[in-house]
Amino acid sequence: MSNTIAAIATASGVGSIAIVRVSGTKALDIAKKIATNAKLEPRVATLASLYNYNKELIDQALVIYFKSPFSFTGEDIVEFQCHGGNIIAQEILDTALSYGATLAKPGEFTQRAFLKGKIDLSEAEAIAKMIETKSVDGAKILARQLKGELREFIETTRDTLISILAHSEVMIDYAEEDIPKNLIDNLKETLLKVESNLENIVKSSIRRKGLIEGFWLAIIGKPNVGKSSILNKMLNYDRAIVSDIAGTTRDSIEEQIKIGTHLVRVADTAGIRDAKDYIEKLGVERSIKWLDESDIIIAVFDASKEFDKEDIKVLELIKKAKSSKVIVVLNKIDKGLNINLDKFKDFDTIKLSAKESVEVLISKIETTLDSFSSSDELMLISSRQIESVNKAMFEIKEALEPLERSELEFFSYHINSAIDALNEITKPYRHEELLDKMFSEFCLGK
Ligand SMILES: Nc1nc2c(ncn2[C@@H]2O[C@H](COP(=O)(O)OP(=O)(O)OP(=O)(O)O)[C@@H](O)[C@H]2O)c(=O)[nH]1
Ligand SMILES: [Mg+2]
Repeated sequence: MSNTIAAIATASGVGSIAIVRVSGTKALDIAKKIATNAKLEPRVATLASLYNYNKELIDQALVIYFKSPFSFTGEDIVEFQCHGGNIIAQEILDTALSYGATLAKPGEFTQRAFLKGKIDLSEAEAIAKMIETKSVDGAKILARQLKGELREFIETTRDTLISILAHSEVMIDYAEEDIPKNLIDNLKETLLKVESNLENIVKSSIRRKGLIEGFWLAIIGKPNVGKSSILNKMLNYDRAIVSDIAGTTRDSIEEQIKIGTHLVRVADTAGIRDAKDYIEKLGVERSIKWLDESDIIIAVFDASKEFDKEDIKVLELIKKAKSSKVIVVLNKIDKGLNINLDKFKDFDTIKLSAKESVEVLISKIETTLDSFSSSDELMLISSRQIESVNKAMFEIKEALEPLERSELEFFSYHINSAIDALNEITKPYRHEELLDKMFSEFCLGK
């Protein structure tokens, strides 16, 4: 931990500036050797001539010194803001390495910030996701998390659980049969409130996951209803083959589009029916998988024809789908309306003709995605965080029974386990492996 690390913090490629970061006890010494004549004051940007190991001039650049503990990692940090491109930053890095720094591993700066207590794990995760987020709304949520929103929520919830434990201790002084009923009822009520709060957060986090990672939307339906025509119209070019032969699309076709402020990945799928051959069967299996794996399903039916057996199958599938939202599209409306509308009364339904325009569908998708993002509710941003909250909810549920029976030891065992599960989100001190794995997923120089 005491070694000094260095890395290029900016993306490689052509750009106006690049940043090399050095962190650790030797950072200032190394910087003084590279920026030979510069006087480096903490938090002052100093224009300096930089020299390589052979004392050859390599750039004129800004050097900023952050004195420990007032830096991102809590250690001495020096940042070189040099001219961009791939060569100069690499030369500065190589020079720092030859003066005794070691090359930082991905995420090592952030890992040090965490280990020095500068940030907690939820904040570190927010930093990692911020770099990859796919939407402005996603960035806003992450900025809130970086500011400590999730940490504060976890602390409050943990305090509530600790106070429940403290109150339950009071009951030890009573003989089992004398424990006042209202004491148990009050504890139970508070616990149920905590649990339902956690459950809401998990649900809304899953629904809004796409704000950070991009949303998945799948177009499904029986063959020949116009799924590929809808995809092409959404993309504004003929991406998928369209024909009046049922079974034209045999494998999922995936494309990205921007709808409003959202990045949406659209999958056009093979028409669902009793497949005629092995390859088609594989395609249909994939289509069915999308029903649970996308955020929005566009279920397409042919409005001009009567409802048939294959439509029934699709309707049954969308009723069971685990996706957050299903939008029914009744296509080919230009050929008349003969389908039985009653069948779709449980769904948001749009009538259109993919031959003409899919604008109504696009605005429906946009408002649906906006509604996912509009809530101010707290969001868990990784499956790791969701797993921990699920574990806490499980332990809270397990605690209820022993509470009813006044079995205080079991009760406090489960509440303590719930507290541990919540701690995992912010301060999992005991899990070095987890930390190594998590930080290794960061990019270099972060
Ligand atoms: N009249 C009319 N024809 C349409 C409309 N949308 C699609 N079609 C036609 O319907 C036929 C099937 O369209 P596709 O887009 O290939 O249908 P699909 O659902 O992708 O079919 P599979 O890939 O076989 O599952 C083509 O001949 C299209 O031109 C529409 O809105 N109106
Ligand atoms: Mg198709």
